[in-house]
Amino acid sequence: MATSLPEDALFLGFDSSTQSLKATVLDGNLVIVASESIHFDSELPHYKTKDGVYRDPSENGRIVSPTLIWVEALDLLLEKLKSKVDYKKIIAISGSGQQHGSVYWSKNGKAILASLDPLKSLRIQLEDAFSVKDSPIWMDSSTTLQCKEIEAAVGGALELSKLTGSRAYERYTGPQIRKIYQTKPDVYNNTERISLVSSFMASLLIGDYARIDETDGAGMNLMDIRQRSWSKIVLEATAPGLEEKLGQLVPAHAVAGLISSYFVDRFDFRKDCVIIQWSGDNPNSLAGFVLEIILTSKLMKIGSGTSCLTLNTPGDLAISLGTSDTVFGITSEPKPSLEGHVFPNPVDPNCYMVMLVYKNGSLTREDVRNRYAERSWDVFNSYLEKTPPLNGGRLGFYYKEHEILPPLPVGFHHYVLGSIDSLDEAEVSQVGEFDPPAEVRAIIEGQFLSMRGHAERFGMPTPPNRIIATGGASSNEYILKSIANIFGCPVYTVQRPDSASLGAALRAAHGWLCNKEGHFVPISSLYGDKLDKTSLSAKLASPAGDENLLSKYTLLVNKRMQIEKSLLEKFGRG
Ligand code: XUL
Repeated sequence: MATSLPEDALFLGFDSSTQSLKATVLDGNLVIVASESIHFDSELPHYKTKDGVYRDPSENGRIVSPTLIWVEALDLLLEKLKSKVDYKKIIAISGSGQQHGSVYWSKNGKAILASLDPLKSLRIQLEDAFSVKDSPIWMDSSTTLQCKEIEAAVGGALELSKLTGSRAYERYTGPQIRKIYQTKPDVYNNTERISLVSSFMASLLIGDYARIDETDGAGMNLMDIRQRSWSKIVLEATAPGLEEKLGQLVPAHAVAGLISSYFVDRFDFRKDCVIIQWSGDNPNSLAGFVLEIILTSKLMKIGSGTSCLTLNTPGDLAISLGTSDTVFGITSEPKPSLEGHVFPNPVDPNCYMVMLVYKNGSLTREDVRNRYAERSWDVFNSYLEKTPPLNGGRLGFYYKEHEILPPLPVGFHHYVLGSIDSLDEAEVSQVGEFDPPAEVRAIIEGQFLSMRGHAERFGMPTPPNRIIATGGASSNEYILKSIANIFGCPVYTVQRPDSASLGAALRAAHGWLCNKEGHFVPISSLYGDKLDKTSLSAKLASPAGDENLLSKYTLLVNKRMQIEKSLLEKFGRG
């Protein structure tokens, strides 16, 4: 059944990410009509962030962002976007937030939100709204102790994973909340509400505390993944009185509320514009990914699987290459394990999304570029072009930040295999630096060999039917070619690398439709009749690599996983 969106309506999607706030606007035919962004470091320099964050020199692994930067960016972005878009036509807004980051509202937070004056900026009015000024974010790795305590209290890491979809991770919100409770009990007690970045931004838009959606809620180590409600046992293991501070959970397609009068009066939005629940950045990208699967399936005239697009072979994977790199797909049968994450699917209540996350994404690629490729992407690409696949058996492990997968501390490690003709028997030796071109190939191959090794271990399809690549680095043809060679499948890219704000605009339209129908409708009904009109199609960027090369990469993945295991034995958190 194709249900239509009003032709002259617009849908706005935000992405509140680590380094910027972005917006994408879609029309009723799902054509992108405008986009805009605010880059935190350069456009809000008075916060003195570097890459949107503060790295605390006095506490190992503590990484936070000033909460007010997100507040100020919202006013600024709406001001900038105004010249491009008639806000009166926007009938629904949704958004994406970097996952896991948390905001702590002081006791007067709700009252401040409810009485925002359109003549004053949000920043000025929200200065006293928080009990914690700097929000812990996903890059933080300072809560190992709390992770261990929470896992122990629920019967171990695997038990926690079965219950909440993930073992305890330092960046997850539960361990972060526990740390605040343990180290600053007064601050914890003076906190009226705890929001995720996603529900926080939605709160600004509705002028009230927005609820946490079930998908982003699964990134907290607090939610029972099957019941989609807070898990009493984990709440108790985390901090007292927590349920009250979290509020209730709702599905991602639900309406959070109507837009607050602040935005109606200050920016001329319509009063009946609905705010659809915000969710995490990866879940929002997944919403766009679902669209791509349906579109490319129809264009290629192949089946798009069952109504729940599954990860069973043949399956599809998405790789997002941003500040963090992520690999994700969809499944109907979640099998949480000691690695990777399971979240409810934000656009299909019967399905789940599965995901792997790497902290050393674009900033680490940039670091290697700066060290070995004269700070230039052109030089970096020329090195990728002139070095052979398999890199002559050179393998690199680059952790500029404390890595999530595998959990290893900061450090670069270099290895050479004795032969690339008989890889399975090749001797491995640890060496110093490679020459600059080999360093460049080693980081790129290393990142995707690791993704393939862990994706296989997590039960993701091998080889995938296809990979859809998004994020900044997905515009680099040499990187895409390496992905196609290493995974042995074609790689597609989307029209816009900013998949999270696009996904959010699609979810705004989807949530609007569900609200209009009075019940959940499949997201496919959004574009059922718009295939010819929408500009959102995926294009083939690199065909699958050759079979012979693929079998060599298969052996190289195994070697890499063995070396990784030995690094973990030596440096892992235990
Ligand atoms: C996901 C994760 C990162 C952030 C980045 O678990 O930690 O991908 O969402 O914004």
